Amino acid sequence: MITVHHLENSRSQRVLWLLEELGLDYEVKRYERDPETRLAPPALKTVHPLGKSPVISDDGLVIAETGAIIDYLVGKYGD
Ligand SMILES: N[C@@H](CCC(=O)N[C@@H](CS)C(=O)NCC(=O)O)C(=O)O
Repeated sequence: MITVHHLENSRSQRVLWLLEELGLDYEVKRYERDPETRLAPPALKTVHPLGKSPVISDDGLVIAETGAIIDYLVGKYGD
């Protein structure tokens, strides 16, 4: 199962769009920004050391960076 670590109001929305376009099953783990700093919560650093969104995990593989995620998803699941 693909998991998208999704930070509110962030570019991880692009990954959700792609997953919908590819018709894939996935789960979303939502993270909220700090209301004052607007930064991601520390919990995202437990997923990937960058602590930024988007990050996905798939079959134990954790991938950060929007471009790398898109490249991975299209390469593995695209037609
Ligand atoms: N180059 C990265 C940038 C990731 C990034 O900066 N994400 C922002 C959201 S659009 C973020 O996590 N901001 C919260 C923070 O920096 O704490 C990518 O394209 O995925």
